[in-house]
Parts: sequence; C-alpha cells; structure tokens
Amino acid sequence: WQEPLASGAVVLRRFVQGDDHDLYQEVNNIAAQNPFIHRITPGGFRMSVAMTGRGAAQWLSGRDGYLSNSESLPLSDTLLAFAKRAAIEAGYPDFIPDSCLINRYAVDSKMTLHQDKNERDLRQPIVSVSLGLPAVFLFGGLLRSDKTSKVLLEHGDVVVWGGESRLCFHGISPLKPGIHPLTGPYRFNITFRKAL
Ligand code: MD5
Ligand code: FE
Repeated sequence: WQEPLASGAVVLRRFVQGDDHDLYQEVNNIAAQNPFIHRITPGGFRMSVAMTGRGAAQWLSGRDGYLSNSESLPLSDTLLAFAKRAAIEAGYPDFIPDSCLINRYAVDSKMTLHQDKNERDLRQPIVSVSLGLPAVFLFGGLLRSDKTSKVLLEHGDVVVWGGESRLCFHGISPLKPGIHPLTGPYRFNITFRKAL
C-alpha cells in the first residue's frame, strides 16, 4: 500500500514482499566484495552505522566522493530491476540508478539529521529499501531547525524520495535491540541513487 509522506515522497509499505531473500543475498554479495566499514565523519567521529555499496557508491572503500562509472562495478540486474520497479510505482518512470549504498544498523546505531546532496542531479529520486529490524525514521523539512515527524520503517518497506522531499533533513533514531528471522540483530537500508 502507498502512503504519501510529503510532496514527492511515497512510502510503499511491504513493497519488497517475497523478494526479501533475494535482496538480502545481494547485500551479502556486495559486502563479500566490499566489506562494511565504519566511516569517520568530517568532524572525526566514527559512525555507528556500517556502510558498503556498489556502483559509483564504491567511494565507501576509502576515498571521498563518488567514483566515475568507468571505475565502478555495475549494479546487478536483480537490484536494478527492483529499484526501477519501485520508482515506477512511485511515479518516477525514468529513474535509472548507477549506485547503491548499503547501511547496516546494529543495536544503538543511529544517523543524525542530514541532507543527501552529493548526487549530481537532485531532480532524480532516491529509492530506499528497509530490511530486518524496524527503525524510527525522522523526517524533517528543508531547514535543520524544522520540526521532524517520526515514521516507523519496517522489513520490506520502500520509500521513494523525490520532488520537494529530496532535500529534506532526515535521520534514524537509535536502533532498538531485536532479532529478525532474515537479518538477525541488524537493520539494513539499501538506497538506490543516480549519483553521476
Ligand atoms: C536509512 N539512509 O534508513 C536512510 C534511508 C542515507 C540515509 O539517510 O543517507 O544513507 S534514505 C532516506 C532519505 C534519502 C533522501 C531524502 C530523504 C530521505 N528525505 O528527504 O527525507 O539508512
Ligand atoms: Fe540520507
């Protein structure tokens, strides 16, 4: 089912359905090639979220910024097809991602309020897939000081962030402990992006 969150942002509840095992396998395939790391923020703090990725998002392996397409490995057909299907469902039929970023949250991992604006064309949406343990998503406005609303994101939920919502401040509250049948003690979030 679709829930409009804001102008340009749509939650596709449980859109993953029976594809959850395949998507989780894709996460593990990517992590086998490019292990999860905890990045250090520009301010010198180790992030509680561990990250990996594929495509232009392989910047995670160390250096800053996105890789060019010629330096990066392509997304698998499974991932590409899934991301495009979600984008179409949300009204973005022209979305062709070139990268996916994968966030792994363990108990107490969180993401503080931020904007995603490293991508070249901010008119392109971001497709975000939640797997495993649930998390409280904090959805703000265009100013850091705008008040935030809370949205529970559960296993299989997909959110497509486009239009006016693309530059909204957002974050994730500290993950509560739990064990999920597919992912164990973790929440994974896959974001599909057109970075270049
Ligand atoms: C997560 N990841 O659950 C989130 C899901 C990230 C990140 O925030 O940067 O890796 S993506 C949420 C998102 C993306 C783009 C715009 C907006 C939210 N928004 O306007 O609220 O790990
Ligand atoms: Fe973000």
